[in-house]
Amino acid sequence: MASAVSTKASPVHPPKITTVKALVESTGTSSIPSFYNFTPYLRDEPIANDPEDSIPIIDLSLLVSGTPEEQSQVIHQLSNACSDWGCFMVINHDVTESLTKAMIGSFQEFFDLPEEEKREYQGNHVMDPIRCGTGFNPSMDKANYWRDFLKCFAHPEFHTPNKPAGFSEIAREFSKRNREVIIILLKAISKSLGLEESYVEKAANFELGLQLLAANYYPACPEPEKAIGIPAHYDHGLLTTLVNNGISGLQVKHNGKWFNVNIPPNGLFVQVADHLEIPYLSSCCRDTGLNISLSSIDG
Ligand SMILES: O=C(O)CCC(=O)C(=O)O
Repeated sequence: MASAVSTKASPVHPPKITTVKALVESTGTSSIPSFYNFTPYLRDEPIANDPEDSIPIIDLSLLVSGTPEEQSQVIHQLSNACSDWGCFMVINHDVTESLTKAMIGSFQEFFDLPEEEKREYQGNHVMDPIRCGTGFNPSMDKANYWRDFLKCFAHPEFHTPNKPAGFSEIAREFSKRNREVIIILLKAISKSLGLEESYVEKAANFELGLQLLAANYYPACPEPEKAIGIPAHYDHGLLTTLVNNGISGLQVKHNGKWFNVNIPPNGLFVQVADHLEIPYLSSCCRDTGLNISLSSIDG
């Protein structure tokens, strides 16, 4: 009796590598596995190179303690930045350089933990208060992304991994300072729309809204022109503040071109996210990789 032989090709699954970091360290490879290959998407749109056309800069100290004329001038700049770019840089704020460095260092120590220790925080659901992982969702997406991440809810409840030592204290202070910046910006944004200063905070129920502290780690990629860290996307919520370790892979789309985001020393990059999209423009970003970035996403 003949037995039936299936002619169906078995699905090709990526090898079970937990993180991009582990992949790089285990193979020391000079080429990337094909399931990280994102090439067609990276070549599709032009990169801006006009030095005159640059991401607007907002001086927060003038919003807080400038003269009334200076304050209204900055509110006007903010309004233009939000409607024309959907993003801007913030300088002269109270998230100190040493705090940011300590936070980046602590996240780096987390990513350097042995794989089995990080796996404790793997999480399965987007609403898990602590979640580390890699890539994206291989069952939904055409390619895996060249990044590892750790995301923690910072407000209304504060959650962080209990290692490395000191992580929690630094994360609490870093989140608090970023939240203060966001509150100042939301008040100014309300005013820029001709509304009472606490309008957006109240309308968005900001006090009870979620603040997410997230770090993306992009290990050095042997073929950076083929992989992408995070593909083009819009952020959820109201505003995202973002810093990096000085190596920028982040790009923002403006008038059909991608702009490299070069954050000024101790500056913050702020993205208008989709809850503010009706009055303003939410910005489309992607990260081509090769850095470590921290974002605080509010709303
Ligand atoms: O890591 C970056 O540079 C970008 C992060 C980002 O856009 C995100 O996490 O939504």
